[in-house]
Amino acid sequence: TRRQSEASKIESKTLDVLGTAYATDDWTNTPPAILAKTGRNLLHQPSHPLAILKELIFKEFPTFAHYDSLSPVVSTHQNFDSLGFAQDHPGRSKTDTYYVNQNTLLRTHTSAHQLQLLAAISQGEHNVLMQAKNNFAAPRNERFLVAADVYRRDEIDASHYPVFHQMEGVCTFSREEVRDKIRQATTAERDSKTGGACHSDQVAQMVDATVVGEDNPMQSAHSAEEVAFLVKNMKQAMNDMVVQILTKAVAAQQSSGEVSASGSQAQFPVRWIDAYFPFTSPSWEMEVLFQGEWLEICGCGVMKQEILNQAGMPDRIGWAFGFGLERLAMLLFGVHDIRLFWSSDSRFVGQFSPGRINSFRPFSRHPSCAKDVSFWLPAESTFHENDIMDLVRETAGDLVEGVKLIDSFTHPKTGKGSRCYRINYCSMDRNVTNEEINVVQELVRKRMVEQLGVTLR
Ligand code: FA5
Ligand code: MG
Repeated sequence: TRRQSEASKIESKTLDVLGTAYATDDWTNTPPAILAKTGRNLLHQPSHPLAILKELIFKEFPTFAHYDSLSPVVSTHQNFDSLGFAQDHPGRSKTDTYYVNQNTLLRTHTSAHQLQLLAAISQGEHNVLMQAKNNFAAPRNERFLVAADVYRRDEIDASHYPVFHQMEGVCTFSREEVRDKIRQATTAERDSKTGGACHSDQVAQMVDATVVGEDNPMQSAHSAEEVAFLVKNMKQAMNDMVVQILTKAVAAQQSSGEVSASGSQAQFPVRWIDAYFPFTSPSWEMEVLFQGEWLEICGCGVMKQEILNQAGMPDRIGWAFGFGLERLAMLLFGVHDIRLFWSSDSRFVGQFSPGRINSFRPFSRHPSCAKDVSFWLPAESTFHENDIMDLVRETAGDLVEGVKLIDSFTHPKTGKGSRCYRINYCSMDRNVTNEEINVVQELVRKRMVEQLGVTLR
């Protein structure tokens, strides 16, 4: 047995991701089921709804370069340091991120490629750029979109999955270009509104409308006019894209008879919520009202000037956004459960075709089955909820529909913490028997004891 355990140690010294072997260390925490997702390439299957959406967004930005083949394996520098994440930012922790090893991880967002691409552009490294590029003839390289799979240790429910897709948008301008545009806009405004008389406070108004207070400051490297221009330009571009796409979704629902005639005037109110990202300032989250609910679909803001300076573009300023593709695709195609995007059931995949938006017709929903597990936390607790999420997912795969904390208390005498989680099991494709679920649940309980050191109650 000693030789066996030595052999398994040697075996596990590297981790294979997309054909490359990476040395492992005590940061390595990427489980096999997650690794398996790195090869699925949903964005490259032309009739997959996420790929259809990717193409739709690409089309809305015809002058941008489009990238969709960048490897998900990135350095901690790319994912965090290059974007100004503090050393103690919670996103860096093992509980939130899938590490390959201490310096290498599965990207948690498409922003990980901002600096790398901007630097390659400013240094004219065409080979680097071409390998991952989708539209070779794009006129503007200093404006680009990146579509990719991203990985996060996260909760499990109908709208969260540990692997999802994002669309990054980066748009930069030379400061000279912005100066000219501001001058043109001010002149046009003056001519149309006042027949010649100049309103000295016009620019100031434009700034007031867009730049927010202390909690969401502009950067000292930018003038108020520059920020006003960037923010207006960004919000307009994002708004136009979302409205174009949602209008297509409603048309599709109408043609399949799902929306009443009154729905034809459907509007998609959008609101901007102040946000914080280490790599933009000011920053917002964009929410869209869809079927009565405000849904967060992206983050955005004025790019931190340090990133452009670092990339060798100190004379340029810019904005950036990051959309969650699943959130939009769920609206667009009427897909109610995020897990469905990973289904290879022909009743799902067979409903879509390249370039076409249509409403998904759900196939019969199979009954779900809830199982609770209660336990005492280990004494010196390094316990994190995401460990439960991962453990359940590794054990039950896509049979798990959701995991929810339903009870939590601390014993008044012993000071021990107790938790109760409810695990909802439900298959997307078939009926599962109670016996089958019991076997899985037993395994979950056993592994919780072994791997998390909890005491079952
Ligand atoms: C980011 O990832 C930033 N990189 C976005 C950004 C880019 C900001 C450029 C500024 C400039 P956030 O963690 O909020 O931000 O995720 C962005 C979007 O991804 C969310 O709005 C949401 O639509 C989607 N998203 C986040 N977590 C999940 C998840 N677990 N499952 C599905 N979609 C998710
Ligand atoms: Mg967010």
